[in-house]
Formats: sequence, structure tokens, C-alpha cells
Amino acid sequence: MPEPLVTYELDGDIALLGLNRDDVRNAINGALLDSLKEGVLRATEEARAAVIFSHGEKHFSAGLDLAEAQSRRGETPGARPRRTRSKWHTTFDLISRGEIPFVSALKGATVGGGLELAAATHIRVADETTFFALPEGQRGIFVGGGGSVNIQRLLGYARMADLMLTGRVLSAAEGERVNLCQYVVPAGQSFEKAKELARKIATNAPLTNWAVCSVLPRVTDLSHDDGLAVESLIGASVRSAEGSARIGAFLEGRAAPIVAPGAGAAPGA
Ligand code: 1HE
Repeated sequence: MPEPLVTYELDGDIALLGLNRDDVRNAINGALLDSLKEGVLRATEEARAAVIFSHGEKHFSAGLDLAEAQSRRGETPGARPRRTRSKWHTTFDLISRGEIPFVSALKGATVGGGLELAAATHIRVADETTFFALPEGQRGIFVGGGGSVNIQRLLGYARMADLMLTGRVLSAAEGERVNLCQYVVPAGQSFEKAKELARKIATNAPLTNWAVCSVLPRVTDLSHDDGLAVESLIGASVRSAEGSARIGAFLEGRAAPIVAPGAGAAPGA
């Protein structure tokens, strides 16, 4: 049987989804999107958090499979009915607005559609080899994996326009400064760090995690008044027996307090 284009493994409460096309630097084609969608749906059923990482030595993803894209250009217009929302949008939305948190582990090239995939995840961990670019302008195409919404939200128009118009390539440290990633770790350590974060996230109350993943991104689309109304509704709907137990545990000294950075672990934590 051929190797899956996206591997799936359940590791305790977390699912590990591995892009597995290193021969073409994890370029994203239709079959990889299908495999990713299957993994994302399975993770949503089975896990409390998930990590998307890449197999192979150097790169996260080279983005759109340019060879497949080129071969499709030869097709007669209208031969394949174009759906309003592409497979890219539906797959990436299952990540960005789904029910469980996704953490991406980045390295090397995280470009074009690869950056769009990373931007669909909730936490991005880059290692020092990671670089970010949107070479669509040079290739004569446009973002198509939700980047105009998700990447623009992270970067703002000015920086996204700069990347797309000038072909500028950002280092991991530059990417962190402009919100493309939240963590930068030494080379080769992004997968371990992403797993550590996912395990931690998986210990949160699932309803709160769902609200962060599924509701917060939608609130930014609303007016101030509508946003506050939704916040109140969500606050009421995540109130649960689990929440009461967690608050009780803190009040009775059974839950660790928050520790200031650099202060070391709290006794008994
Ligand atoms: C590919 C692709 C690809 C590599 N589609 N086959 N994406 C890009 O414009 C990125 C184009 N790729 C690169 O700039 C470089 O390949 C990398 C910086 C990512 C990696 O460099 P390197 O030296 O490690 O690998 P390589 O030798 O350039 O590539 C190895 C093989 O992967 C080679 O094939 P081979 O048969 O010669 O071995 C490459 O042709 C192949 N390969 N990238 C197809 N992207 C929803 S819209 C999204 C729009 C976009 O994503 S635009 C960005 C497209």
C-alpha cells in the first residue's frame, strides 16, 4: 500500500498529523488535501488537540503543487464545475474554525499555501530554520487557501502586500514579530515543542478550547455590540460541572496557581 500523504497517529489525547510528501517539499495537491481532511475529521472525533507537522528533513511545505496546478491549466474551461468554495477553503476551515485546537510545527520553507495551512492553525511553533514567503506574485497566481482572510488578519494589509508584491522572505524571528508564529525554538525542536503545547492545551476544559477555536475567530467578524452579546452567550454556555470542579480545585488549593515568568514552578505544581 502506498504511504499516506498525511500520516495520522493518536498519542494519548493528542493527534499527530504529518505532511508526508518530502520528495516535493510537501507541496499540496488535491490528494494531500483529501488525506489532510480525513485526518482533521478523525482528530476532531478522537483527540482533544492536534499537531500538524512535516516529515522530511528540512521544510514544512512549499505550498501549492505547481506541477498539478500547471497540468490543470490545460483543462477545457468549464470541464470541471468550479465549486464556490474550494477544497482548500473547506479543509482549512475545518482546522481554523473547528472544535479542537491545532498547533503547527514549522521548519524551513513555510511558503504560499504552506503558510496558509499554518495560518489556519491556532498556534504556530517555528524553529530557527523557518522562513515565510508569499511568492504568488512571482508565480502569477493568488492566495487560495484562505490567506487573504487568515494571513491578512495576522499580518495586516501593509505587511501582506509587502510579502506578496516584493517577494520578501521573513526569517523565523521576523515572523514572530509580525504574528506569523507565536514561538521560535532552536533548529529541529519545533515538533517536540508543538507536542508539549498540545498536551498542555488538551488538559484545558474542552468547552473553553472549543470557544477559543470556533467562536473567537467569528467574534472578530462582528460589530462591537454583537461581539459582546456572543461573548455573554458563550460565557453562559461553557458553564459546566467541569468548570465548577476546576474552580473548586483552585479554591481548595488543589490546582496550581499561575507562576510569573522566571519564578520557577510553584511548589506542588
Ligand atoms: C515542487 C514545489 C511546488 C518544490 N510544487 N513541486 N510555491 C513555491 O513557489 C515554492 C517553490 N519551491 C521552492 O522555492 C523550493 O523548492 C523550496 C524553497 C520550497 C525548497 O528548496 P529545496 O532546494 O529544498 O528543494 P528543490 O530542489 O527546489 O525541490 C525539490 C523537488 O520538489 C523538486 O522536484 P525534482 O523533481 O526536481 O526533485 C521541485 O520541483 C519540487 N517542488 N516545490 C511542485 N510548490 C492555494 S494557492 C497557494 C499558492 C501558492 O502556494 S504559491 C507558492 C508555490
